[in-house]
Amino acid sequence: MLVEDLLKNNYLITPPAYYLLEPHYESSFSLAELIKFAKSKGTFIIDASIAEEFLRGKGLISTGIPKEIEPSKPSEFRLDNMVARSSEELGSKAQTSNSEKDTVESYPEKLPGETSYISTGTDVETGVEPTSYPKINSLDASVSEGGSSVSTGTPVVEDSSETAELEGLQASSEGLPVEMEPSFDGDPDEVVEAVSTPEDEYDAYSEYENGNGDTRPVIYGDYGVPVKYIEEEVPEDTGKTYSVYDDITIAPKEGFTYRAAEIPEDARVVFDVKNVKFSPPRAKNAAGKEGEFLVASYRSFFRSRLRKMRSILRENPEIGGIIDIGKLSYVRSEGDVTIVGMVNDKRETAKGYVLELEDTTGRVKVFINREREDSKLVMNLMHNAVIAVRGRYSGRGMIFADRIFIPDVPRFKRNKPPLKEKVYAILLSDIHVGSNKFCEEAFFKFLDWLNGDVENDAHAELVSRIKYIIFGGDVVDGVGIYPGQYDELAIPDIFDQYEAFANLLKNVPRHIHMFIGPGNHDAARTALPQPGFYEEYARPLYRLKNATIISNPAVIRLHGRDFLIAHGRGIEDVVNEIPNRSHHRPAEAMLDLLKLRHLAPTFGGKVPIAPDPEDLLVIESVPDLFQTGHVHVMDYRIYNGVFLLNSGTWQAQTEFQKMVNIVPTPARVPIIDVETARLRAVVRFDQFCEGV
Ligand code: D5M
Ligand code: FE
Ligand code: ZN
Repeated sequence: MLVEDLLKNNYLITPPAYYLLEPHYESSFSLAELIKFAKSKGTFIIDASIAEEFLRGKGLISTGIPKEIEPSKPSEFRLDNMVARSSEELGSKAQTSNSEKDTVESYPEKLPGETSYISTGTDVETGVEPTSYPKINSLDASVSEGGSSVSTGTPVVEDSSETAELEGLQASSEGLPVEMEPSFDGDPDEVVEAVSTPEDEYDAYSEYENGNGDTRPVIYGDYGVPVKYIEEEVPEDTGKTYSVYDDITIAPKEGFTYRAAEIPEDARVVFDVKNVKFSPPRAKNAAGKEGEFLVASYRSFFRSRLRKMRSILRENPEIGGIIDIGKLSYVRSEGDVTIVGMVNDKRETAKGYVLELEDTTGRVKVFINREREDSKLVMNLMHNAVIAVRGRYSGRGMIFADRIFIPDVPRFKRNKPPLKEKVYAILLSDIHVGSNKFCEEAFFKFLDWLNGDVENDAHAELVSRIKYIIFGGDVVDGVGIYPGQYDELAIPDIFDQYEAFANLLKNVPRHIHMFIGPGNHDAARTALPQPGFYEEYARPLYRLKNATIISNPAVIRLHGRDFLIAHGRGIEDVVNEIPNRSHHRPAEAMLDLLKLRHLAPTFGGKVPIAPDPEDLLVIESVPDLFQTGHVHVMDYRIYNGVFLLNSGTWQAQTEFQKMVNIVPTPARVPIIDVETARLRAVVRFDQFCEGV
C-alpha cells in the first residue's frame, strides 16, 4: 500500500497525488524511486504537482496540470527541517503520563537565578522517566526495506491505465483518507439508489467532463485535481447525538474556603488589538484602486515595525547614532556607521554571512566575517526581523560589519513591589472542545479540582489561591480548519462547540476571573493579529459573567505584573527558519521571538499577517511573563527575568499529529505565582485522557 509505505518512511501523500500514483505503484515505479524524487525536491509531502512531475519524468503521463493551478509553494515543509527533527531530538523531551492521581510538582526551589535558563522539560524538573519515542526509520534502511519491484521504465499504455486506476482504487481502499468508489458488482438496487440522489445535493460540486461524455459531478482536491466521482448518496445526517455539556454542574465543595475570594481583584487588559485605532491609508486621488490601498497599508505596516524596533534598539546604550540607509553614500569612508534595517535576505558565504537590510530610505548589503563573535547571531535571525548593524561602509553598497545588535531584552529588570498575599493564575491553551480527541474526562476532573475536590492540603492551598485563568487560543476545534476534520469532530457545529466550552466554564468558581483569547481554530480572523472571537459564533463566551475576551496578542496586567498572551503561531516560523529548533521545545522558539521582539516576524511564511497600517505584533514593552500555546507541548524557561511558558493542550494526539510526529502533552495545569510571575506548580490530569 502506497500510503502506508510512505507513512512508514515519514512521507505524506495528498489524495490527488495518491490517485495519480497508485495505479503505477510497484508496476512502474518503486517506493525508493518516489522517495528519492521527493527528497530531491526537498519535501516530505507528495502532492499532485510532485506526483505529476514524477510521473512525467518516468514517461507515465504526457501532460501536466496547467501552470496556473500548480501551487505557488509546492510544500510548506523543507526536508532539512524535518531531518533536523530527528528521533534523538524528539526523544530528548521526557513526557510520560503519570499514574498517580493529580500529582503536584513544586518548582520554586528549583528555579535558578534570574540570568540563567531553566533547561526545558528535563527529567530532573518533571521527575518522570523519559519515554522512548517511535524512532524515525532512517531513509536508507526503509528504502531497501521497501523492496518494491524495480521500475521497468515502460510507459503504461493509455487504455490500460484506466483499468489499472480502477483496480488500484478498489484494491487499496484501506487507510485512505477519502471515501472510495463503490464497486458495482453487488446488488443492482444499490446502484439505482445511488443514482437517484437529487441533483440539488451536488450544488457544491461542479460538473466534470471526463472525456467520455461522462458528466458525473466530481470534487476537486486542493490543487484543482479531481478527487473522486460522486456515485453514492451524500452521507445523510445520521442524527448523531453529542453533548454540549449543559448537564454538567459542579459546585464548590461544601466547607472549602477560597482565600482568593477575599483578595481584591487587580487585573487590567493593558494591550488589546481591539482598542487600537488605525488611520487607514488614504488614496492619492479619487481613482485609487484596491491594490493601491493594500500596498499603502503594507508600507505603513513596515514603517511602523521599523519605527517601533528602532526605539527598542535605541534603549541599548551600545548603539550610537543611527543613520538612514539612503544617506550612507554621503558618509566619509573611514569611520564606522550604524544602521537599523529589516532583514530581507541572509546568505552564507565561504567566509561569513551576507545580509540584505532595508529601511524606509533604501537597501544595503552587510557582510560579517565568521570570525566575528556577533556572526553567531545571524543563524537566529528570521526574515523581516529588524536589527542594527555597525561597521565600515565600503562605498559600493556594502557594509563590513563588526557588530550586530538584536533588539533583545535588558539583562536586569526592576523588582516589583511584593504582594500582600499569594495569588495564583492558571495558564491554559488549546482546549479544542468539539474534537473527538478533546480530553473531556480530564477537563471534568480539573473542574472538580477547582471546586475543591482535592486530596491533600498542598492541593487545597493551590486551589484556594487561584484567582485567574487565562486561555491562549484554540478553545474549540472549529470546523473546516483542515481537510477531513469533520470525521474527527465530536461536536460538528461551531455554535455548539462554543456553547459546550461555555457550559464547561460555568463550572469555574465565580471568584476566578477568566481571560479568553482566540487561536487559529477559533471563529476569528485567520490572519494575525486576531481581535477576538466573532461575536455571533462565540456569544456564549461573551455572556460568561466572570470572563473577559481578549485579542491575540494581548497584555494583561495582574497585580502589576505584565502577562503577554499570544496563541503562538510564530513558533511555526521559528521552527521553519532557525536551525535546530523543534515543535517539541517551544520555549526555545519563544525565546527566539522574544529576542527579536516580535511575535511573528516573517512575512509570507507559514503565518498569515494582516496588512494593518500598524504592526501590532512587535513586543514593545518587556513583559514579566510571556505565554503561548499552539504547538500542544508544555515547556518553559526564564530569560533575563522574563518567564516563558508554552501551555500544553487538552487534546490527545490527532491522526495528523501522529503522521508528522507531534507528541502533545495534554491535560497539564501550570499554576503561576502572580507575585514572581514564575511557575509555582504543574498539576497533571493526563492519566484521564489516555486513549481518547
Ligand atoms: O496545531 C497543533 C500542532 O499541529 C502545532 O504543532 C502545529 C501543527 N499543525 C497543525 N496543522 C498543521 C499543518 N497544516 N501543517 C503543519 N503543522 C500543523 P493546531 O493549531 O492546534 O492545529
Ligand atoms: Fe491547537
Ligand atoms: Zn493552534
